[in-house]
Amino acid sequence: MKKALITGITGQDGAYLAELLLEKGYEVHGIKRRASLFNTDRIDHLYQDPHDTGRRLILHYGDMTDSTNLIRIIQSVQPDEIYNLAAQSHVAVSFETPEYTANADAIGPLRILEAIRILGLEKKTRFYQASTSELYGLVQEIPQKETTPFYPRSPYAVAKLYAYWITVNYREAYGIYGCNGILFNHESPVRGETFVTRKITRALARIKLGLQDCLYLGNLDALRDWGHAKDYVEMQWLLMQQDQPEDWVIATGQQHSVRDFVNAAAEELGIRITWQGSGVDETGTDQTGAVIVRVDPRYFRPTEVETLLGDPTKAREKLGWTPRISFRELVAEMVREDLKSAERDELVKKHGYRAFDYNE
Ligand code: NDP
Ligand code: GDR
Repeated sequence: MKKALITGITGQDGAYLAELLLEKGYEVHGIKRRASLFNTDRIDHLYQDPHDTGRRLILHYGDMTDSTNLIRIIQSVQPDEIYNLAAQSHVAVSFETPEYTANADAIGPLRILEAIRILGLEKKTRFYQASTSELYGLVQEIPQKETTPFYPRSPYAVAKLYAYWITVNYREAYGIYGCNGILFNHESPVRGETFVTRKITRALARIKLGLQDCLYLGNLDALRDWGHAKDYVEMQWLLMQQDQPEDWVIATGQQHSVRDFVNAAAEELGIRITWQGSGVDETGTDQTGAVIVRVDPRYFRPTEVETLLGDPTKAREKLGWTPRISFRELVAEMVREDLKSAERDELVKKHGYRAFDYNE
């Protein structure tokens, strides 16, 4: 039985990847951080009681900033594959916590690669680095492919640039199977609530049910190449099964603006949008009943990535990969799931309890 170790197993991709690897018959080990509350919501459906013999999902406490912990876990698991998905993954937050972001996102992967060397696992353990389209930042070429020069535009992207190159370097220097998946934005119903897609689907569903007044966003004109996380984790696995380690762009090749995403979600919900509308009443709709979306400069970034569009030709031609889930299907699924949870909150509110209304 192959063993995989996933850092960031409690995140969006970690959850989808753990599910996929369990289906494929792997023994899956995951690293989770200690938190003051349970933080395993996304993988609770995969949970196996630690007292079950023969369980194939095993969680370890750990942190990307603690070398001793990473070495010990890798030594005891002896994984065939390590998927390094753990990161402080929010671009805007990286401007607030640049040093921590560098520690977790840049030095973290170095710690894992060094652990592989220290433990003499260079020939056994393959390493996947969650690289990102944010590396292209201020884009030098449209669309972006594996050979497009990088120009990172945030502490997050600069940290990920180090991680990208240290993976390449350890591959060349020590013969480690290390590969980078340069993944463009990918979303799902379990996307973190403060990324723009999920913020939109969650807010519009809540506005429709009267649980929230209006939606505040930052740059409405930003263009992204949005795919579905389920499609993209399949690629993470596939990239680790090749004869030679390489670096790959994973993207849909289609671009939409934040504004397009709002409109698509509104259509799914059967509501109309008015942008920064005048004549607002207390319910957050204008006189015609359209939902107000306002721009709040607090969501602007000190340096923005205006446009990203991937060219996944290499993955398509060499691996036969094309994403299965379309943009409209992605939006529809996210809206459907957020509407269900808004309905649950509505019920809670109806019975006199305060429904969770954090709105960042
Ligand atoms: P999430 O933010 O959903 O998940 C990040 C995971 O990393 C969580 O499990 C989080 O734990 C964990 N984590 C954060 N900091 C640490 C730390 N110091 N030590 C240990 N674990 C830590 O991200 P995604 O699932 O969306 O993304 C997965 C990876 O892919 C990330 O590295 C991201 O940067 C990268 N990426 C994502 C893209 C996307 O569009 N989703 C595109 C390209 C790259 P906790 O649950 O406790 O917070
Ligand atoms: P991104 O994702 O920065 O591309 O990073 P995010 O959804 O945060 O932003 C996308 C674009 O939308 C604009 N935007 C807003 N963003 C947020 N979060 N909140 C808002 O209110 C808002 N209004 C407009 C942003 O300015 C930006 O242009 C994601 C993360 O998953 C990274 O970890 C990953 O590496 C990249 O995708 C690829």
